[in-house]
Amino acid sequence: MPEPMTRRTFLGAVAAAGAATCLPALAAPPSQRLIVGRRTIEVLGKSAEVYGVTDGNGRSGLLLEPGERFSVALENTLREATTVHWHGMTPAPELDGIAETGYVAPLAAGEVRNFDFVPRSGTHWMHSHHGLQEQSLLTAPLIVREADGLDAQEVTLLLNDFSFRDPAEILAGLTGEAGMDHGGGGMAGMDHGSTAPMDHSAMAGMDLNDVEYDAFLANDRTLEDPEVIRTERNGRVRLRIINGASATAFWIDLDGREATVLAVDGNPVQPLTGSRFPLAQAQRLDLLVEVPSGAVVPVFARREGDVARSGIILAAPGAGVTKYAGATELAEAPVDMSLEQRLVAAAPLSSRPIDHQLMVMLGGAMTPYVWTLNDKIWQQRQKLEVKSGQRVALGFMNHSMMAHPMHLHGHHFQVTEVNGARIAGAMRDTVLVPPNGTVTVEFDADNPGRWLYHCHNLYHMMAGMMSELVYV
Ligand SMILES: [Cu+2]
Repeated sequence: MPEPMTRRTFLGAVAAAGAATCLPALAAPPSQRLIVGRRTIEVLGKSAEVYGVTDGNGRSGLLLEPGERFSVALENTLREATTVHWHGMTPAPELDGIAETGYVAPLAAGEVRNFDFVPRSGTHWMHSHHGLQEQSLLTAPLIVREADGLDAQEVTLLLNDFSFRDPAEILAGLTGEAGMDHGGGGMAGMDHGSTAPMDHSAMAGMDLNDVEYDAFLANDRTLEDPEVIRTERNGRVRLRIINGASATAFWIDLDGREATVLAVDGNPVQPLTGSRFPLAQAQRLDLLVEVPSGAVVPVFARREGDVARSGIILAAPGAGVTKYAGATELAEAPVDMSLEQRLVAAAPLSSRPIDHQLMVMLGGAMTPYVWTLNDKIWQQRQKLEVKSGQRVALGFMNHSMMAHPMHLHGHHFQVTEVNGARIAGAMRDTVLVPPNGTVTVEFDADNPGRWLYHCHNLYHMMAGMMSELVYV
């Protein structure tokens, strides 16, 4: 397997050559630095040690201008290994920032590794693909500005779910592998569902939230102490929302105000207006929000099937900001396909016949806590095979009672069918497949290699729901 140039192998190569004169023949040094490290945040008045990815200036994640290359030296300052996946980017497979397909090893403690490729424009993100680090907030924005001439203030909103518990303990509680310290065996049901009052009849036949969280964060803050962003430029805001939560889908709720959808998963769509938008794990949503003079527009992220909400506040200069409660009276509905069915790609796939059809069945249940693709867990996976140059139709059939946000690495696909209805839907990299529902996506096999595809509920992925798509 080709191995990317790390600082260690780089120095090794220099030493082996025995002369520094070989330096100019190597690639230019990376122009950006990203540091994986620990940080302390305050949640509900308590301090919490979490992970993070910051640039050379201490800002979370990376912001690139139009035409700028993704040229990054990634440094792991943790005392453990990590990987950072560039979610939404489509580089060669060895630069995908994952280790599961065997191209590269995880980034060891103290290691620096270089990444260099042409990025895709739009709202993307980066997150650990190693163990349960994503739950410890090893997530950050990865924004590549569009050359679309839109004159608007840029605001990024990264959503997370948060627990003071060790993520390993959460997973053990779900899989029933907990020790004696978890009330005698760690029942999977212990964490199932919310303790909040909700209308169970509306949720009948569906499983929503596997994990009980302590808080839901919007740019690391709760709604009790939210980020307040003062608007500029006549109040036009390009709001880039990233659902970086490990196991939570949200409704984005603008408190009755209308906004225009500009893009999903970094891909422009035909403009569409609304005031409530479902957002599954790993998905992104770009909204154009107008904040009139004197107005305040809360951007709520309401957890599906629960009363909990998070959010940020957009406020015109001088406008008085009131407090918003972190919980609502009524539980939010499950996220659904209402937005997906209305979206139309602004730059769809070219029109051509399908060369190859694939079908994946999504299965699993809460007890035992095992989630499968075509009845197999990761360790027993059956790889999907494609050939370079094919137009591929990939159908997802969900036989479980829970929705699964399915992500394919290395590609963006077009959503072409939802529950049997044909659509000219959005280009995406992550699509929600509703319980007992079907979704078909189509893509061009134009990035040869071995690629992960998986459910982006972290606990489902850890409990088996991941496999590979390979070019043969
Ligand atoms: Cu899932």
